[in-house]
Amino acid sequence: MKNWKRTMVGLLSASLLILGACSAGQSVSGGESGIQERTIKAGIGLNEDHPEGQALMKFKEIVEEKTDGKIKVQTYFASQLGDDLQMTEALKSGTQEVTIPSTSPLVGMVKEFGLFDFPFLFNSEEEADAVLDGEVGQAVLEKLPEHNLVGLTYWENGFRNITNSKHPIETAEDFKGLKIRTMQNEVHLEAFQKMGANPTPMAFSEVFTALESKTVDGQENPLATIESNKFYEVQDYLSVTNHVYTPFVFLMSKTFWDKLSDEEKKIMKDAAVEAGKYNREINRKANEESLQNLKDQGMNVNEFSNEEKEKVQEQIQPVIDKFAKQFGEDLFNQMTEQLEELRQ
Ligand code: KDG
Repeated sequence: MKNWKRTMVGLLSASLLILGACSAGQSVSGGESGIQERTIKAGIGLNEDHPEGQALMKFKEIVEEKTDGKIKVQTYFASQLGDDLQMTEALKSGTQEVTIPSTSPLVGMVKEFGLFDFPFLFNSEEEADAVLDGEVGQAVLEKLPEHNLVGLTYWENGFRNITNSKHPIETAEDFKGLKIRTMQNEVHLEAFQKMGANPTPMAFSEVFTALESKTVDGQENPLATIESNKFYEVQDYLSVTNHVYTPFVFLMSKTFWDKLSDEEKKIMKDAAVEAGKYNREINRKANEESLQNLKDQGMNVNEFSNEEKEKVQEQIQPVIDKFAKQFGEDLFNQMTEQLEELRQ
């Protein structure tokens, strides 16, 4: 075959290969532009009526609108696809595309997430926003790709409060002997132990049944979750402790992310951030409304005083000192310096 003919045949087969790859929904070598037909399976542990569920619906709306329906987001709520850890594993193996777990159960994988688990670290949601959206939050997200995950942004789970079926928690002593479900997180586990409680880590999907069957006496979660998951049906006492803030992290499977063109990546990132703003806004409103709704449901509600908080802070300080060293003292110091600056 003459040289020019060989070149033509070569070029033709290369174009056919590219066309084939595109029609199969695969972009060529990551691709710089263009939107392919794709389906995203996105699952969370909470209900659709929860601010996290509502924000996931917002993410779906934005992505489907910006891609003219070429990229579809299928939503799954209430741990239908598994709990936070199982869904994160599914992202790592590439069988699910999106999940938005609490950062707390992920500490076994990325230890730096544990820096956000220290009780009484943040005084307000705005402080949490500044740290998570700033250099510290970004530095932690950068640890994710080595686990085949991409962290697009942080959403808000929020400040946690304690419910139980035994008695109101008014003083630091009232934690003694209470069997409290915690997230699967060693900071929470050791902090509650120091407070004299008997913490029992378990996945969120098992909590209602554990409370109902009295396997545990209580649990701790933001008010919107206590309402959305109807924990008031099986818990009499709510103590407004705001003892720790929990972020959500918007995770995407890296296997999926790497197939996206730059244009598609931008749509995903922008949609996750925009839906995240919406999540924070409605979550803060929901928490206020839920307090009243939980009282209306007959819960016995009390505030945990600042004086008692200080006693708890003293009890758990050794836990914070231990884990700050373990999780990364440089990042911990950077975070506390940023918080001090914000408080001036
Ligand atoms: O979708 C997120 C939930 O699965 C979970 O993270 C909620 O805070 C939570 C908990 O207590 O497990």
